[in-house]
Amino acid sequence: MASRKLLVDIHTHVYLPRYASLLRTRTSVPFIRSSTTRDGKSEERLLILDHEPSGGRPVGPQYWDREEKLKFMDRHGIDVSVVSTANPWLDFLSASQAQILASELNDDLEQYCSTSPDVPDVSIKRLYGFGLLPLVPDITTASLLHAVDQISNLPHLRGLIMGTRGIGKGLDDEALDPVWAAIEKAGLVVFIHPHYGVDGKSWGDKDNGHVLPLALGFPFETTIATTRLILSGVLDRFPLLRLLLAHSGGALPQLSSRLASCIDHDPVVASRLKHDARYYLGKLYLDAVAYGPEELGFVSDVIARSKKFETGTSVTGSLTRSLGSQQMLFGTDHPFFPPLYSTETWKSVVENLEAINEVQGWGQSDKEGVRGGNAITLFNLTK
Ligand code: 5CU
Repeated sequence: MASRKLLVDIHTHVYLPRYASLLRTRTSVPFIRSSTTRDGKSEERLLILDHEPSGGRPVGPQYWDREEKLKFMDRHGIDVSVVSTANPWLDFLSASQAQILASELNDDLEQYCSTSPDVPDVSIKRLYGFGLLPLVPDITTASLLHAVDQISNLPHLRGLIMGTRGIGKGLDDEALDPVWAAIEKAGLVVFIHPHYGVDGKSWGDKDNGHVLPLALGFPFETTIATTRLILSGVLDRFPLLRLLLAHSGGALPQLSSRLASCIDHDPVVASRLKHDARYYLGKLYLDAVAYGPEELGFVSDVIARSKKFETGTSVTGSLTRSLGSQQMLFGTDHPFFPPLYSTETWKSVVENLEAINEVQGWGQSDKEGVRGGNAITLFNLTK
């Protein structure tokens, strides 16, 4: 195992070539279209969001080419990436299409990772992955369980990424219980990631580019989906589930005491859960894609505080943010958020690394944990 400390990126995406080819055949969202720029060059543009602002955005090999991922990693000193298909995954397909494509993309991602170089002097690969389930309406439970089984038998896939819609009714749908059970049993990490945002009418009429859907819509979507999952008792029924939330859990850390209070005062829900709502925050893993040291520090405080709500445990000593840091993991969101003007390193990456470095109250080993040690443990990246 590594004696030097590795930098591990757990929030980094790809549109595998097979998926990008599918997007090129489509004419409604999500799709990739070719166009000619004012200076006569041809370019491809990606349109994935509903009411996609600004005619989509330019895309190129950094979205699908593994060499580009490795070059990006080298440029930023990233040793290992745990790569996931970017949104909107298979959401727009029929059940039969989604089932076939999930299986093919899981095999493609295994190949992408297993044939990647080793980390120099360390016997692990540079690339690992999150697989996909065919989470679409009308899919059978058997198909979903088959996909969980496939992923758990592909050695370089260590988890799966999912959006917030489940099979159409969200992540609080009891129909998903057999799937949660299988995921929990297989020990796979579930990366919960947004795509739809919230009602676009909230954004008003002004052209603010992608700012409102990405800065607010994405994290609010994750906040709502995870809150519904908690309220439905999924984490009581499947206490060993390992959920990783994108964008540091959105607004959930900030709202968790309010959530607890609303539950306590609601006759429908007050006696439903086994624990105070804040306890469940301590069951979650959160990426450190928050761009500021104050936010990271705050989130780690909230995770640490959750230990107070473990029933039967009397917590002695101070609950430091150091404890909470153990459930936070570095991410880049590559290939999204490229710099507007060409630079050697990406501001979005450097800012997240600087934020980790500057959190008050995190010691050297906490920072090393967030940069990579926590990911090595969570994803068992020792082989
Ligand atoms: O910039 C974006 O649209 C995105 C996206 O779609 N997905 C993501 O993970 N990050 C940014």
